[in-house]
Amino acid sequence: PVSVKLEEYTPYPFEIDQVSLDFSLEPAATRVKARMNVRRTQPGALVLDGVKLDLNEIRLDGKTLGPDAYERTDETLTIHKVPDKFVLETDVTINPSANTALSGLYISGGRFCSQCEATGFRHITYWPDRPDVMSRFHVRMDADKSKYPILLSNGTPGESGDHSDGRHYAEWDDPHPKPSYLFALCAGDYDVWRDTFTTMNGDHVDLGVYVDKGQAASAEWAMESLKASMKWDEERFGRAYDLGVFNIVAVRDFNFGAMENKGLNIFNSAYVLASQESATDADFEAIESIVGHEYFHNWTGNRITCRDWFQLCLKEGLTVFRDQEFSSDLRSRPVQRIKDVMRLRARQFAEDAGPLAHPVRPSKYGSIDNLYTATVYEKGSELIRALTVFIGINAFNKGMQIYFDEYDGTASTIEDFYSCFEKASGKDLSQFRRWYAQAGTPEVKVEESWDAASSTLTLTLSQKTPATPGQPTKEPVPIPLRTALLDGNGAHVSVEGWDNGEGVIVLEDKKITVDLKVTGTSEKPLLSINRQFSAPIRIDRELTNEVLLELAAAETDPFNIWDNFQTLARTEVFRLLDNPQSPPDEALVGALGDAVRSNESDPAFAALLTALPDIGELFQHREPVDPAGLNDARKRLRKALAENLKPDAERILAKPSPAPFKPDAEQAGIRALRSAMIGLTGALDTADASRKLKSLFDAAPNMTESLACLRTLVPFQTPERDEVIESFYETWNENPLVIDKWFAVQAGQGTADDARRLSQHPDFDLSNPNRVRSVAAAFSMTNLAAFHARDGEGHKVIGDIILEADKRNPALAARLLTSFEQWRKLEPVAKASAEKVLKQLQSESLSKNASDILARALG
Ligand code: B3K
Ligand code: ZN
Repeated sequence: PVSVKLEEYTPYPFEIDQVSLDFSLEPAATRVKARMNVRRTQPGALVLDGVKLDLNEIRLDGKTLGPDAYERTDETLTIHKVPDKFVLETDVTINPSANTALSGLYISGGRFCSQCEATGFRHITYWPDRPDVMSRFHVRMDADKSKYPILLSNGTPGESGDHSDGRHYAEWDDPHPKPSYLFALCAGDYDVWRDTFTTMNGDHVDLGVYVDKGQAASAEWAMESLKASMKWDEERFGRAYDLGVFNIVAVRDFNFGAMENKGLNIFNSAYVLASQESATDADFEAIESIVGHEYFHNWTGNRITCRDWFQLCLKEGLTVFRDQEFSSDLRSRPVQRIKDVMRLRARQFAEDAGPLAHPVRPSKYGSIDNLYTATVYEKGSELIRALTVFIGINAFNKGMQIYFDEYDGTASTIEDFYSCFEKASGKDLSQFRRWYAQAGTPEVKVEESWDAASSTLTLTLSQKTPATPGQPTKEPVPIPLRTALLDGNGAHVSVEGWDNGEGVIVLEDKKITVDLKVTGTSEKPLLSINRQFSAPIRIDRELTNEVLLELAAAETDPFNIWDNFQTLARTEVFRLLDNPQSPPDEALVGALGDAVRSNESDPAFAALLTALPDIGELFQHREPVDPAGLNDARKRLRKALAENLKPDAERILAKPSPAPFKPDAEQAGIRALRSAMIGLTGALDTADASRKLKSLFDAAPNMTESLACLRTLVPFQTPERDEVIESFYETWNENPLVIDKWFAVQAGQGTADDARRLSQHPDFDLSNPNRVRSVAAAFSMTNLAAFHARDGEGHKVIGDIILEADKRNPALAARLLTSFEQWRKLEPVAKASAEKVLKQLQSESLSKNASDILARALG
């Protein structure tokens, strides 16, 4: 397989300051004419990208070119002789209705929509489809007015009008130069939820959220989220919106969450539509954060874009950091932090520990679509967060302003970005940048010794990063560790040189020792380290359960309270796995139950405390691993916790759910704890519990709780389970987003047979990525015990779906394939079955995207 390399970057030899695109929209034959002003900036050939384009004509400075004047391959158009400055016109025909890969211009729900990142634009017209070629786009489109009354593109609307033949036209003009991956076009019949926003500069902005007919009211939350995002970016980063129009369009068929096209964001409808009856709190929260994320790209991504795709984390890691900060400010910071770290550990740590591991800024790739990973996004964000700790928040804020000032309007690199923080902090950040070049999660060993005579706690900290594919040895990276010393009552102990009882220790080398001189006590203090998860690492610390419990009781950092219990629970699950006859540790269960009870006034946090580490997380701590065995051990611990919390669950669930419904963090927290209690009720696994869950389901006043009941009932073998599955379907079968959930909870809790049955259900639809994911990703990525079951059926079901999906939608298939990334860690029987399915897939003629993942997974 050929790969693209960072070191081979060369600038494009031409500049195209302006392009006019003319679309005549027809589903099966859309005519696209492009007119570009081209100017040579250095020696080199004029090569344009273009895939599956029917070429009608090429004109250079008004003259039609004969076939000798250019050369075409499946992916490029090269024009042999060009002057230094010229106007190039191309005329092509494309077939959006045949576009099942959903990259380029395609049809969803009878409407036109586009997706150009990373390389979709080349499916629309000939163009240097790379992020460092930025141009001002003028768009004109015409279409049948009755079918496509609304015509949208980037920027602000210009002229529009009717033709005599039932067609109409509209023009859009985007004054901000942009790369082709930010181009967007939507055409169809929509309902719109409108609003306005006035920027801090006093500029008026018209906002619109375009959705399916009859759904306008379900766009209200997305609109509220948009306005909150616009305000937040002004207040937090001084960034105002820069056009008179901002539109969001919701589409049902979409390969990922959403896309930040300039002035015209296109969203997976799952992250736009929310009504109080049909959406969960998790949906409201996800909409808020994704609307924020795409909006924040306007500055970090669009105004300042990436020079090449190796720099993807420049926009993605930074924008994830920005959306996480936004959610922290709007909701609860500690709860947000815990959720973000859960996601990081489940997805990114796993990726970083397997065959698909790659640096946050890779130096080569086989297929660009496969680079939109947890590492680029999630670890990319963690590195920015660690930077804020490493140089301090003031220097960070200053550096961001330098970045906005100096790099506005450019296609930049990670080096450019870091130069701003070097200026702001006066620090050399070349060591810190190693984080971007090295894959793998660093492991930090923490050892402490207490000298009572001098009241000094000596810490010995050492780091090592495991080898990853292509990187056998690793350099140390600077690891900023927020640290505090606590006494047994949870008071901060004063340490020389620290303010407010907290300091930052930076582990810059392979190994360091630090003396912390304590004042005011001669008792050995408790060490609280990596507070708020200040660095994305694993901590290796040998603590007995007694000390961990003592620490959990004294902790003042909510993240670490939660994390201490996670460590305790993880150790206990492994102990139970190795001792099948042993009952769960009463002291631990009691402490966890007490922690939940004593945090009931912060219900969102209490809910997180009830969540034991999931199998995906436990998976990473043992090799070879038997997910089914882990699942049983975990269930035993969970049952003991459920017994401990039974009276509390009954008391909490006897209260009414908050009314009237509001999707805010406060009510969501209460519902999160109620849902956790619903889950624990199910962990009791009795006939009584099944009846109780059915009555809770029947009375559930919102989707969050009815879904929690459904999810909890799926593993039961009782009449109530079947009744609830059926009644949920009957109630919601007109609402595809809710039916996606119905599929997902069954695939996420059921067996391979269930997954197979769901994939054969009449409502299963291979052409709809949400529906495919609701079965295949829910099963293979969240239900590891069933997916990796020894009979191999789980692997087969997913292999079959991937094979079918790949024929239409390679990006989707490649993403699903990553669920096999841990296969080498499995116990021998499941490992053999995973290998067999992967090899079988490899013998088929798969897409380039899928082959890239397969080759690395098997490599
Ligand atoms: N930038 C897009 C992701 C595009 C994925 C292309 N394969 C959405 C986002 O991260 O905001
Ligand atoms: Zn993004």
